Amino acid sequence: MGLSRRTFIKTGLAGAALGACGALPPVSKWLRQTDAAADPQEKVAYTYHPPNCGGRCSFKCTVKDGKLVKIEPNEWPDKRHSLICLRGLSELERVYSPDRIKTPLKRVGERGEGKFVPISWDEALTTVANKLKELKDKHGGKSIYLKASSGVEHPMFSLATMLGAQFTNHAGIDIGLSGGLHQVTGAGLFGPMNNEVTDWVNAKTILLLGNNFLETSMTDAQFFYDAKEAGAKIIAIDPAYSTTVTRCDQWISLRPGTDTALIMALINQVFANKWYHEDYLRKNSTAPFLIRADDKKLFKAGDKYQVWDKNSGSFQPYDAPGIHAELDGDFSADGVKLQTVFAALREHAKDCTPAWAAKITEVSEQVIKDLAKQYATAGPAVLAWGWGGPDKWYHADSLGRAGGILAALTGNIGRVGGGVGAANHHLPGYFAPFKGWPLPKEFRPAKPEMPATDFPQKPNSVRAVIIQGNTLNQWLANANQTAAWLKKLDLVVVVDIFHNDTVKYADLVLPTCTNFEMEYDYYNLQIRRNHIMTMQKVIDPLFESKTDFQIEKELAAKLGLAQYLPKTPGDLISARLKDPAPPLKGITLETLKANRCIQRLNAPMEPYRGNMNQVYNTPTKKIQLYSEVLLPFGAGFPAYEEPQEASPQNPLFKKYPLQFSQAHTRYRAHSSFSNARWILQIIKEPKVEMNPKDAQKRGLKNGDLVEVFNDRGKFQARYQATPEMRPGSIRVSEGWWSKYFAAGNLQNVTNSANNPRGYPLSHGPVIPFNDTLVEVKKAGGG
Ligand SMILES: Nc1nc2c(c(=O)[nH]1)N[C@H]1C(S)=C(S)[C@@H](COP(=O)(O)OP(=O)(O)OC[C@H]3O[C@@H](n4cnc5c(=O)[nH]c(N)nc54)[C@H](O)[C@@H]3O)O[C@H]1N2
Ligand SMILES: Nc1nc2c(c(=O)[nH]1)N[C@H]1C(S)=C(S)[C@@H](COP(=O)(O)OP(=O)(O)OC[C@H]3O[C@@H](n4cnc5c(=O)[nH]c(N)nc54)[C@H](O)[C@@H]3O)O[C@H]1N2
Ligand code: SF4
Ligand SMILES: [Mo]
Repeated sequence: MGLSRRTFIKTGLAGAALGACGALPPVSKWLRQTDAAADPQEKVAYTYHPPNCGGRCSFKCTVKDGKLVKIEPNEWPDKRHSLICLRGLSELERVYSPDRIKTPLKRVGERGEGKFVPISWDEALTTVANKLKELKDKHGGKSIYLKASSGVEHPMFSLATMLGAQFTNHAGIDIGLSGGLHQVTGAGLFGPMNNEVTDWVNAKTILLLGNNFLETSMTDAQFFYDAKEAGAKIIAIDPAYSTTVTRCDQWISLRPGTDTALIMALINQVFANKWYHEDYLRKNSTAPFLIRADDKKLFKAGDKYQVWDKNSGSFQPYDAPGIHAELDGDFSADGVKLQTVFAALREHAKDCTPAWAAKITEVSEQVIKDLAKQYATAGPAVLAWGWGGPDKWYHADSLGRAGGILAALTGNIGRVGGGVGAANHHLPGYFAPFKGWPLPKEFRPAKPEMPATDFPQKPNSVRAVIIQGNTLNQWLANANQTAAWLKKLDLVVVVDIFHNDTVKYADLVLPTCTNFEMEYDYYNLQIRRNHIMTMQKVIDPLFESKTDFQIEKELAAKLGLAQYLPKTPGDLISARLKDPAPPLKGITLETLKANRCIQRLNAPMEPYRGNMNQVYNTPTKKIQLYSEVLLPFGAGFPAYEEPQEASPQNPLFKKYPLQFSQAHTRYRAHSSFSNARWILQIIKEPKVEMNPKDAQKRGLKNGDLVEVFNDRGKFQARYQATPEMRPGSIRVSEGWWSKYFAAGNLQNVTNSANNPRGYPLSHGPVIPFNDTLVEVKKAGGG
């Protein structure tokens, strides 16, 4: 296709993108400015970018002769958000990539071998529909499992509901810290849980805990710098010297997986120095609640939690009006000793001294003391963690809880310039719920019988999986375990745009469209950065691809169910905006069309701030410092535990002494853009990043082909000398397709163990991708 002459790119990336790349025409051709905008043959359309970097930028697209020739940022009502990045610009090439799945495919070799022949849409859909019907009739709807990747804007939930199938959304990803914090504040996993990043200008301290913000929330970078200019001290706690660390005021490098010890030491210091906010805790938290010495449960009378009321000198329900709840002290009732949660927490944290934490975290005692003082006494403080680093550890829930408790003790929740939790993706912000598509009541999805991450590991009813995206390789650790599970299934269907790693496992592959292509005029809704947007058709579906909406509809037709689905995506949009919540009032498909597909929500202009009313989504409506849910695991309070796998105390450490971390990178959104040829000119293959000290011990030279291995599996890629890595840890950025590795895939070695303590949490156990031990050696033929 004729991309070369007419393609326009904002030339900011030109210098960076230059470089030799065998099969491609020289970049200088692509980067020539177009005269396109003046051409009357051209059409302009607006869409948003769905890949899960979290940004959801809105694009103004120019089409000429049916081809996408130019992408620019659309103008947002709040102009600070009118942005685009290298990945967005690279769509001009990627949309037309040779890796596109062009027709439906049928497997001809063994499952996993990746051998396919093209078939017609009719054959593909009839085969899938017949098999699904057969499975449903014989084994019930629960034998079918549907899972969509994170950038998929139209998961086929309606079809799955009509089939009575199982589906889940979160499936082990990004839920480690949030699952823990949810115990404390009731904050949802991905909804507003922290203050909006635009509020950071009001903070005195910003702790970025395992958060490579400038690389993983690129569209919010300006707000990081605003906060810095306003005088906030920004401190990164990260084992590695990351992109973000380079712009922070302080870098604290700790042993990976030991953050809970660090936070427990900060809690210890808050108690030791009486830096806690007494009145705030009394009013807003369960600090005055009473723990029974006998069964460790909270003391109740009838079904009401009790506190000791100083005014009346008696036990009173915690929410009784006019009481002054005692924060500290020991009491007794009916011969049972009682202690306030506050006092018990102080005791619990007594031994978590900076000296103790220094031994575990390898951060000096003085640095820990100074950090505690800065966080607790300098004024409003933000604790903003990422989802990729400390989240993806076996014991991550304890860190989420400890972080919530630290923020609560210092009055930093529901405070201007404060906040705790995830901050990436601009998810703390104004949102509004969309209505679902109304299906008749007789249609119900099956209750998920276990977290999806257990499907490859435990007996279950699933016999067919329908996958939209790269889920099987991206969402499940320990790829050899995944492959063994898939071999046992009756049917694997994969719907994707590109030939990614999941596709190779499929029996049937269905080609879908990018966000630029569709059969209809408008498609989908999305809320991000306080704005609502929709997608306008930019070009016709390429090759034989169809949108997921269309595929769902045609599959439903084969099953005699199409009449229950919306006729067009426009109908679905209108249904989703019916009886709107206040932020959506007055917003319709028509108003979106009239406003270049983007409108600001009806929300206050000031930054979103979580829990300003001090009402929490917990059973007591208060911040819960103590968890009865986790008592059966001996975890009423969070405590530091050594990592499950990546610990020197693990006997496996002798054999596999390196911790394996998989950071997220600006060059991709997970596996998306692995094949973006413009980006491949800058970074053309995965690199095993290792500190030269570790490499020397193994006799490795920069550029050597190495094998990374453990008992689960292995992969090969080139070693890149990276002094930014902490000795003892190696890193390969997550998401690379297998074809870019010299052999295997990084997912072959990652840890898939589920922590039993994760099951009662809001979204189950997190996949401990980073809690992985490996060894590295020079590969043959390197
Ligand atoms: N460009 C781009 N942006 C993205 C994404 C993408 O793929 N590409 N993905 C998006 C998604 S879905 C997610 S979940 C987020 C992830 O966003 P982040 O959480 O910011 O991403 P990561 O790079 O995985 O991890 C952040 C940092 O944690 C550090 N780290 C690793 N282990 C530990 C540890 O034990 N303790 C501490 N304190 N730090 C540790 C790493 O060195 C890294 O610098 O990014 C989002 N944004
Ligand atoms: N080892 C390791 N693995 C990880 C992580 C890690 O840190 N380490 N991080 C994890 C995290 S935080 C996340 S969020 C996940 C993300 O993993 P995924 O959610 O799987 O995200 P992507 O890899 O970007 O895959 C998106 C896929 O959907 C396809 N796609 C895009 N648009 C559409 C569409 O409209 N319809 C259909 N049917 N397909 C479409 C794309 O081509 C691509 O194959 O990865 C996780 N995996
Ligand atoms: S990849 Fe993310 S930051 Fe880049 S243009 Fe797309 S949505 Fe925006
Ligand atoms: Mo994620």
